[in-house]
Amino acid sequence: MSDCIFCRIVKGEIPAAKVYEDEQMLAFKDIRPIAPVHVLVIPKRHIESLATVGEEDAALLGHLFASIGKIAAEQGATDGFRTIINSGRVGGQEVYHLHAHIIGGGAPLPAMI
Ligand code: DGP
Repeated sequence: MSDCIFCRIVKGEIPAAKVYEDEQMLAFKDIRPIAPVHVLVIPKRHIESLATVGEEDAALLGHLFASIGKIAAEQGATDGFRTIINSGRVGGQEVYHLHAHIIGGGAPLPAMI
């Protein structure tokens, strides 16, 4: 999608502090970090949100999730981290290109639920 900010980061049209990349996915630092480690992990292929994920996305998202622990550890979140996926208006999604936040590297986070 040409007007999607994360697709533009994938294409290199907008700079980002990339921390991991392969043919299927990209991880880069969040522009508004809320913790010492705050990385966004995205599929390169545009998927709008978790609400629109289908069976055809299973292998891609399996690969993405299998990479999160290693990325978190490499970024310094060695003592645990939180993974958040905001979906849709009620979920507080700001950018409509599926992404998982990796948040950690600091003090223990307050319980959310
Ligand atoms: P959300 O859609 O609410 O799960 O969060 C979107 C996140 O994306 C938010 O924490 C800020 C981040 N963000 C928005 N625009 C950019 C950008 O251009 N570059 C980077 N690195 N992060 C961005």
